[in-house]
Amino acid sequence: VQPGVPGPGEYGRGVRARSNWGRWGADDEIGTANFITPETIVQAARLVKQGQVLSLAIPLNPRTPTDPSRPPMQHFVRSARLRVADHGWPGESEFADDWISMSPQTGTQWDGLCHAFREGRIYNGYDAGQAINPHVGARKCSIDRLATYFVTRGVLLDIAKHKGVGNLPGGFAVTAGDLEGAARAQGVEVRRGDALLIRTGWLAFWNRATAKERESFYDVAPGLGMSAAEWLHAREVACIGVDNVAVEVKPAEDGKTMLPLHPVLIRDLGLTIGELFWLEDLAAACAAEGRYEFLFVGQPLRISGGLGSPINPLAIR
Ligand code: UVW
Repeated sequence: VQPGVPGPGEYGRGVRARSNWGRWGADDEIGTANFITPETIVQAARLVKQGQVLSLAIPLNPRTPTDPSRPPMQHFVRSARLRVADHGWPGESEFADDWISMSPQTGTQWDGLCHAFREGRIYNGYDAGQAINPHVGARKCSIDRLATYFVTRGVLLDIAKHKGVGNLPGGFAVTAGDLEGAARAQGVEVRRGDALLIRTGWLAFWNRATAKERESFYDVAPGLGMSAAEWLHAREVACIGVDNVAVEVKPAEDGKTMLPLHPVLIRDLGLTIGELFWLEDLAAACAAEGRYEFLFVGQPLRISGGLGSPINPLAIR
């Protein structure tokens, strides 16, 4: 497999139209972030009308959801006072300190373009074995390549509201038709370079769920179905953020495979995807004003060789 040629897999073969390999050159590492231009940013800044800033992140603490394959976040706080005098330094100044241990893919996060692959190839055809090194991390498509990206026009599509429910039920696959229908109902157009946020209501449901319901939080969730990939590709969005644990529907539509959409979006399209976005406050603000576009700001941390990053994305209205 050469860069510029889709991989030979189920999703690579016969779907040339659904691949961005080679689109921005054989050495590209940022995928659909290329859709964001200086003009996009200038126009997006004009969407700020009220000076209202909404955080789209969930709180980060040892109870924050992350895939069960990862250890939960740990937060250590040095409660004993740190006194400069203890270091033999002059003065009365005292300090507190803390440090954390966590997967960068905990809570509200970007999945980097090196996070998901198939048949040994990551986005743009790079060999996964060479691109991802256990000592230095990602040599290609690492999350820090995106450090200055994702300042752009944000659009919220509230699929739960469009369907007339507080939250979509577990296993509900959001289709291209649902995305198109919600955009039409909201009177908003999804454009090239947008950060598209898709509300299922699932995180809000989880907040009020019983302990029994929470047991299946990682296995059963509403999310994007396969047809959504075609639609996102055609709209040329720069990134997406969804208020569920894995962006895509669980279980998968075919009833057999696990996370089949991850490689389609991340590997084939080079689309940076965001999980566990908090969209309730934004949805309420957009509905109250009848305006579903805003300035979106969502930089990853500059983790050298990182495969993903926690973020505190902002919607500025
Ligand atoms: C896994 O990596 C398993 O999941 P996600 O990208 O949804 O965090």
